[in-house]
Amino acid sequence: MTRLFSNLKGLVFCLLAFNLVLSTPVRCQAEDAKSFLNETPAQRDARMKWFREARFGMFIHWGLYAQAAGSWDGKPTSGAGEWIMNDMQIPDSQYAKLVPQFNPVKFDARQWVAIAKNAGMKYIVITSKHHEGFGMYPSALTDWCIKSTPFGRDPLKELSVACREAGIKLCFYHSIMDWHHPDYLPRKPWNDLANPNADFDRYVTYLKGELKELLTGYGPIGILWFDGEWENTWTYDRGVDLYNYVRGLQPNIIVNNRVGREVPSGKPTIGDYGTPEQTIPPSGYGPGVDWETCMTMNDTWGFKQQDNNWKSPETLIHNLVDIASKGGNYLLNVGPTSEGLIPDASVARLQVVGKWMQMNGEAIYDSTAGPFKRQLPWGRCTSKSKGRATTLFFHVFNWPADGKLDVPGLKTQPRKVWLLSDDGKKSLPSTMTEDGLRITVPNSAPDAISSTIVARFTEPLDISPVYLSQLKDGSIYLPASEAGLHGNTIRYEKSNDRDNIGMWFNPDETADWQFKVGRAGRFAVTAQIAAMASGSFDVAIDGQSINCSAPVTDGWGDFKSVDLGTINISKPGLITLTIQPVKAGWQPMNLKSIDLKPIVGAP
Ligand code: FHN
Repeated sequence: MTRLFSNLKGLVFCLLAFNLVLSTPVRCQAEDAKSFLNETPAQRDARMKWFREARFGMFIHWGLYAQAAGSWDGKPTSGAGEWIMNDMQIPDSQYAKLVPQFNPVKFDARQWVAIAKNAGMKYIVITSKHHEGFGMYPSALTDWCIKSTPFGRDPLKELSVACREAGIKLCFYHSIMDWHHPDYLPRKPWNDLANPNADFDRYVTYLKGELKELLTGYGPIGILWFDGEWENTWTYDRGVDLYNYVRGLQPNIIVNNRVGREVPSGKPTIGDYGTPEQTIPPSGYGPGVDWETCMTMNDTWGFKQQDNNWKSPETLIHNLVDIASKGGNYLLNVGPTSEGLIPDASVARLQVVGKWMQMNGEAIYDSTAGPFKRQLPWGRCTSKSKGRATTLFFHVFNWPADGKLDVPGLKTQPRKVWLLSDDGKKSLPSTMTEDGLRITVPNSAPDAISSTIVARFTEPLDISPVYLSQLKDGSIYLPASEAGLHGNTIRYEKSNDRDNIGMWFNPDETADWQFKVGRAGRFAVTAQIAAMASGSFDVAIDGQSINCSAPVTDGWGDFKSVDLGTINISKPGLITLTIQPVKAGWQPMNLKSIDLKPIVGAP
């Protein structure tokens, strides 16, 4: 039941609270615990439409931690910049000395928004409050916010105006976990303002008050990006309540999946989309499942003077394409300085990405996952469909030296094929081979990082499955990126220094590969494994099973080659190899690959 305003005064106050023309109905008071969990698919699709079209956003981690800039009392922190209070166990009373220092006089909301827009980003998610509990807007509920600094302005208000002018969606990241608030539980041992009578329910009321300020004072907000939901005081039910509260304030807002905890069996999931962090899943999650990979540009979210481990523009563009090809969004982070500047290294990279997006954005925006189950050998594919017509965008990272681009498994002849960079849309010749479509391409790639070829089809696509197959020397290489992963926590981890199956905590979760064998025989099986303790697992293939033990290595990234024994593949055909943890004795391990080498002359 919607609580209507009891008198005109209340309604007038609420409308005057906005200094923005609103395009989205915003209620000044939350619905009375109305449930928003049962919207129709059409309602959900309408609400998620802009998110699915956007595909690319800017994450901004900006808070008091920027003033610390990754060091405290002259010592560098080992962790992320925004975790310095925790990682260096800084008492609140000490951390508070940053407040009178924080004065980002070089902050220019229009400049930040222009950097995002010119990079091709369609939305900005900025920390209204990170775990430090410090409000980056002048809250009426606490002095632990930006109004207590010499800055004296409201950066979120200035951003809301600049975003609206530029047609960029403004979104807020808001941490449930609050290291400062006297009622938040569990208290941090290093917090010297601890309140012996802390009352978590009182904290939740405060949290809702913050959200009401943010969702009634800054115009239509695209996403409420919750985080810090993992401590034991936060529950599924609290997540449901907070989800409904936020949607009650802005019914069209999108809320990420970190609003809640593990979903009890039989209960509806909460949160509108998944948020893999610092990793790109091996494949998408199927039609209608929305997700967004959030990723740093170096190794820290909040500014850290000493972190110069920047990803290359090539990596950033390949990540964007890879994510879009699997139906996801890329939320790429910047960590502004205490002066209010986005680091030059971030700006330079975003300029390269923006130039690429100017030419190729059509293949990213409003695209959906490509139709191929397996990774294409030379790059990725995004797709757009309209009625019976389908347009495929082939993103070619590795341009074929012989001028032949093969699309394995694609059995439908396109109506037309051309280079997206070719205004004249000069057709590229294409033929069918026994393996699929072959496109004849120019000798040189239009773009050194990723070139886009467009193929327009007017018939439904016929795509036959393409399997890993035996190499010319008879060996079979099964990489993590090609594994089928079965379970909720096991995942494919891909980053600068990772390309492995990880988070394999649950012994009920398995990994498997399907591959074609032309030459049967006996094979030696080896694996590349990293583990902190030796766990037991079975390798099952062609009716056989080998029991194996993982080695103990010097870290999750320290992979060692392990002989797992031999197996016999009795006849050619499609084979499945499964890695199944042995429950008793299972220890998490990271797996980079499995190799099968033929044993020459074996009986
Ligand atoms: O602890 C935070 C971290 O500081 C950062 O905000 C990331 C971004 O998604 N989220 C949490 C770690 O998962």
